[in-house]
Amino acid sequence: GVLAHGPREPPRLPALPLIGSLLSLRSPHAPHVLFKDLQGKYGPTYSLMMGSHRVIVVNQHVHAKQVLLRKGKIFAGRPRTVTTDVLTRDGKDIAFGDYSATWKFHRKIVHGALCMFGEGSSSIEKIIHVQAQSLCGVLSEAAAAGQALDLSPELTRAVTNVICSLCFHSSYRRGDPEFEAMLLYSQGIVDTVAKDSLVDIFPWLQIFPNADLQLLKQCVAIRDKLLQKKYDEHKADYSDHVQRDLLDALLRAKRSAENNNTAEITPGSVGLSDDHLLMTVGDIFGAGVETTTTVLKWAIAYLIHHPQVQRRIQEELDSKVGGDRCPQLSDRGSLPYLEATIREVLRIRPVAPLLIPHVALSDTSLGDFAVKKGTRVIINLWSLHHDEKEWKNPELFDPGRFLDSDGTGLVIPSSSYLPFGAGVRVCLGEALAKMELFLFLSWILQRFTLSVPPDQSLPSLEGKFGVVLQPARYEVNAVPRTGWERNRDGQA
Ligand code: HEM
Ligand code: PLO
Repeated sequence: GVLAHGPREPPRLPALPLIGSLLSLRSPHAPHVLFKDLQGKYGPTYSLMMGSHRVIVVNQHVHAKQVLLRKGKIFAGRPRTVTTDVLTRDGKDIAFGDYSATWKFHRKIVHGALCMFGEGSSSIEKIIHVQAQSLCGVLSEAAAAGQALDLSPELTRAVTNVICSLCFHSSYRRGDPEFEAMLLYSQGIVDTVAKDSLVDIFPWLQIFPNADLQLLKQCVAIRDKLLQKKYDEHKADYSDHVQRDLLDALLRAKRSAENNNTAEITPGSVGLSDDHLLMTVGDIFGAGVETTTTVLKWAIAYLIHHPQVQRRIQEELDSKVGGDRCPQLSDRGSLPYLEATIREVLRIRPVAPLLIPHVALSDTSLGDFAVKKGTRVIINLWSLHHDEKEWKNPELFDPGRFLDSDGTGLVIPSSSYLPFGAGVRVCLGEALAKMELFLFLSWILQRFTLSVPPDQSLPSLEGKFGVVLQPARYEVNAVPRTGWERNRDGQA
């Protein structure tokens, strides 16, 4: 109820009806859509109970920015849940780990290691070029054979090899059994982790047999074996003098903490245990693969639906890059329409439509609402990106929104746009992801025109909700553009 004095709590939903619709797999609406619709009745910020947990759902950008930026540190916590505890050995990673000295330290090491490969140095660009070249090779083979192709495994392998180079300085060939195993376990994890499943809301349900939890545990066991193998290999030939990849950077931090007993930082105090290192690499590897691949799949699905957008990107590529060389990161500034298209894909189908839940670390407030310590906060990015007050026809795919009036400069037309989150918990891979999206899409569209195979229907644009919002499987026809027919490909 409303108190006479002091701030009041956000409007509260009756617990059972919502939980009922959330949990029913037969519910016609995914949680982000349901949460958006509930605004009609309860306003943009409301609260509800999930099991015994108090949850606030934020559907509008002013409150979202308060949570992420103005009060970012207060809302920097993460909830512990049954499924994420299985994935991360009780939160010993970055994404699902609670706010702590250990978490800060790991974020800093990873950030530093990713910057080392960053825009300034050319090595990340070279790594992506090698993968883009190989990806285009597969496309032209399929084209020459007149075959339609499910791009998903090819895109996944390209993106996986980029992150594999960064984390482990290794890569996979087509058909590598370890890669095939990874595809399977990772999809199993995406399907079962952190999606408000029954066990996360009612943890006591773990005592009953639960098929999802079982699948998750099996997949995590396979992943952990793979990570452990990479870790053992690195420990065996580690040297203080060369830093080959992210795992070396983490190992170096661990060694220097161990050799430096007098300093305040000891392996114990900052959590540089083997478990912490493994879970951190597991995060970067998992995030590095699933997010970027998903965006590429959405981008291509939308390009197939909107051939005029595809044509305009190709015209831009033809005039700014031409056909005699491959696109480079330095072309980013001169290809605004491609950039605008990437921004629009990230708006219309956000990878993480509910981000990862945040937790209030102390009693606080949000706008006029009181918020108790321990309250979970879900930022509904889907609502922000589809807010009718902020976007004209939000369901319409229109890269032009992100261009200025003469169509040459990039703009962000609304504050209601946060594809990578913001603040203390902002995505660690934003720069890397943007480089990959730009290079892979520009390479593909320079050489091929993508369309739906004649006997098939257009890709579905309805996402499958999970820890990432994935498109359904679809096939494409890749037709080489003039000058990029097969005989020339070898020279590129
Ligand atoms: C967190 C988006 C790619 C690593 C996040 C969050 C979002 C996001 C929305 C949650 C922010 C929050 O909870 O407030 C994306 C998108 C990507 C992408 C749209 C691709 C286009 C990547 C890549 C990496 C990565 C390539 C790894 C190199 C992470 C990590 C976190 C995170 C480690 C957790 C940060 C923390 O909790 O402190 N990302 N991401 N992401 N992302 Fe990304
Ligand atoms: C993807 C499946 C992998 O096997 C494990 C994994 C690790 C980190 C997760 C990632 C999954 C999904 C996307 C996440 C990422 C951490 C940050 C990122 C949740 C589950 C986002 C978009 O927030």
